[in-house]
Amino acid sequence: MRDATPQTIYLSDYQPFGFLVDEVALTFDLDPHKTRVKSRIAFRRNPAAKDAEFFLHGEQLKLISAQIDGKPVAPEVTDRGLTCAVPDAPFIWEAEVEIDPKGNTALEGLYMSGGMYCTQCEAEGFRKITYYPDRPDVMSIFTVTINGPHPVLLSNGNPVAQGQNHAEWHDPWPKPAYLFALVAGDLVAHSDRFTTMSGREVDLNLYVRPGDEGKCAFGMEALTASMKWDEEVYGREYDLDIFNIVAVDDFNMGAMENKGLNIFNSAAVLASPETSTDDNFERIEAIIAHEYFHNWTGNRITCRDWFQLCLKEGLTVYRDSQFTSDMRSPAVKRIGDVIDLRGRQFAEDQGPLAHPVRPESFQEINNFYTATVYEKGAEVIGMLKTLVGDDAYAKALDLYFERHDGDAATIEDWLKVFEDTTGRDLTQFKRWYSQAGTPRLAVTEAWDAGKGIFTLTFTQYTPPSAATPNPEPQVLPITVGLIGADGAHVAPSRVLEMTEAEQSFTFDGLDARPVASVLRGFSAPVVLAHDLSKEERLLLLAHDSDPFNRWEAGRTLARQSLLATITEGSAPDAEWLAALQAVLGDETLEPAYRALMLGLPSHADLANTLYDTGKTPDPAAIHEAVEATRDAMAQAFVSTLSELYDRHIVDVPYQPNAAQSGKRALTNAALALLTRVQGPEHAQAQYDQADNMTQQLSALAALLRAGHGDKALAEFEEQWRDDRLVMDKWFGLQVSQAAPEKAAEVAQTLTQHADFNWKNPNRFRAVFGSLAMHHAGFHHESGKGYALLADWLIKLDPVNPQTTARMCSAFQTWRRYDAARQEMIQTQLDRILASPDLSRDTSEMLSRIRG
Ligand code: 0A1
Ligand code: ZN
Repeated sequence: MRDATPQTIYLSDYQPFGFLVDEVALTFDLDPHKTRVKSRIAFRRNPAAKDAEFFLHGEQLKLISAQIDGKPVAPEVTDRGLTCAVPDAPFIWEAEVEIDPKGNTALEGLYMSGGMYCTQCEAEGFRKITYYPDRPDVMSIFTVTINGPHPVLLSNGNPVAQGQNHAEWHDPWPKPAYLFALVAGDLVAHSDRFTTMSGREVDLNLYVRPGDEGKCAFGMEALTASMKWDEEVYGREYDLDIFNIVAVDDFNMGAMENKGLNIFNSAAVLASPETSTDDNFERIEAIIAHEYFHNWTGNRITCRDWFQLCLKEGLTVYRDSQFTSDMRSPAVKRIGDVIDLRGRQFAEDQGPLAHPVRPESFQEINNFYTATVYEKGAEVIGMLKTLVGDDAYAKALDLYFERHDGDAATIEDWLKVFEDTTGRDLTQFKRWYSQAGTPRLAVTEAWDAGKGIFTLTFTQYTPPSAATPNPEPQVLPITVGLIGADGAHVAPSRVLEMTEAEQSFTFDGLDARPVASVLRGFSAPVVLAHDLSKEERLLLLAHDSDPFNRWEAGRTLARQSLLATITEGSAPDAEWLAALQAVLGDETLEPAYRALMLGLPSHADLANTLYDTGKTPDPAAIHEAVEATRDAMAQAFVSTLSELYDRHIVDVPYQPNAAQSGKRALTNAALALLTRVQGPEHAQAQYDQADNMTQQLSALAALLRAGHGDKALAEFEEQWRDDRLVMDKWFGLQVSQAAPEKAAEVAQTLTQHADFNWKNPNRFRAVFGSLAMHHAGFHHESGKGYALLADWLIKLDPVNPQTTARMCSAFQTWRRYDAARQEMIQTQLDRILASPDLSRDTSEMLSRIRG
């Protein structure tokens, strides 16, 4: 849909819809280009909004007929919807429309993927299926009839009739249209059963394309584990007789929580040891859990309007992270989440796309499925839990489910259950939902040796942004522990509650000056400036009992070493390397944790740190410093790494569990470094012997980086050419492992490959997502990376605006770089913006980025 004058929608303009919808009956007669959709909708006036006009959303629909109470009507139709004169009394609206699923390349509404029909209605896709009040606060009971020559015909709720080329579904739970789903095709099911805590028997099916049956078992196990966990931890039980998941190849996002019929990007559900890495398994487990948990946090309690998106997303991300912590390692999960938060959310919050967790305006809601809404939204819930305590959190959640079941709720409703449970006033805390920007938290120390009092003084400051020109102090839970010179605890963890711009906290009764471990567990999503000495950081790296801060001490030392290499050409810090080596060899620490310790801050992290301290980052210099540091690590640790490799190599049959995957993470991190000093033989041997994708892919990555990957790359293609998901890895890896000066060229060459199906979002992202993530390659001084990405965004936009718009965020950090790069990027941004008929999605993103 092209839009000449984009409209801005404001939270403050919210008005309830003028009508209530008692029931909806839909009949689909499926046809690739001419699907007919009949709707029969029972409307009555909404007493809370009596005078509002009767407006139904509808886009790209061919209206065949419309009737009210059985009599034909002639509504006024625009490209956004229709209005019609309606009776004062309750009435039945009936319409028939024609739509073109096969021509729908935007993958929103009803579309076709690999010969099957499927839908994606969140946020505003239902209006491409039929005329309807397509807004989350209009909830209704749906009955769906599907006619079509396909063995599998699915919709939401429970099946009421199944026949030859015909099926009827009834969903007893009122829901907004964005949770509607339909699937039809020649699919096979992997099935199981689950008995809920009150004894309801639930049929579980994972539907896939024939040939993918062998990749279902893990997803199904993750589903039953999620169902059990939600009963045990949140007391939430499933509420239908059947739960279906369908895997589709063409999907803009990860997955979608449609009531009783979750639709998944096949990359987010299909898994087997031979084709999926350990990281894939962990991500799939988390996404299955996420979508399942939405059944309560999103579906039973939904959002009043799209500004409240974080109500369901922040809470559901928080819940899925708790689940992963319980299933795997809490420390490793927390560190991974913080790496991700800093990489994606901090970049967003500190650049031109900054917006509050609950935005106050938008043009295209699809552009607000962001790291801020999801990940910062989850952090805010974590802080709330830290502040009120675990028991009060559990009580507040019980009250939330009891009070708001069946509601389309708001952030005010959410905070009120915490206020009512705890008696706290959350007025100031609410700023976490309304203010954009990452707070900077600085801490200084004072030691009164005579009195044995140690004082920490904090100041907080949030840089102003267009979204929040005058930020005010926020409530920060700061978890602090104190450590003695011998590494033992002198004061256990305590949560300091900071509310002022500047605030001091004292610790008394101390014999000697302690070392402060501040912001343990990353208790608030802030940028911390704590001027510790190197000795103090080394002490924390060796002894902090908080695993997050122990890792953080190592990361800060690594960052400082890298920055010195970048700006002064210094050699990597020997003391840090020695301390790191001691941690690596500590067999009391989990292998997965030690693998994280071997990681370095990303190029983008270093660029941001330089920019933050008033320096202009040079991507090439950053790349060289990281390479030199990795070489130094490899040389310094060679014997430890060989030992670790031999000790932890997994030689029992593959299991995707945390213990095994941690060992593989460690041995593969070791292999990557060892290849630098020992050459490619070791990696080649692992490649040749690998019986699982984790081992195969890491060996291939090490070979490619060493410049010895050509043979393996060709073999890999030969072996996996028929597996779409593995081939995405093949495409992506070549770009991500390319030398900086080659990255754009490699990406360009891959676009000529016969299997480069650019209309498939996974394949497009494999190449261009990898290019955008390759910091030194994308920002290479030639500007080729910028131009190539722009060429392809221009090409993709008319086909798939949503994926195009999301990929534009590759340019969001452009103001950090030197004048020459800024000019090249600006040229590309302007070139995309000048494309005729640019989508609303992409033009909103680019105008915000460009400023
Ligand atoms: N609600 C889903 C994610 C999702 C959002 C938007 C989509 O299309 C614009 C598709 C999926 C989730 O959080 O998993
Ligand atoms: Zn979600």
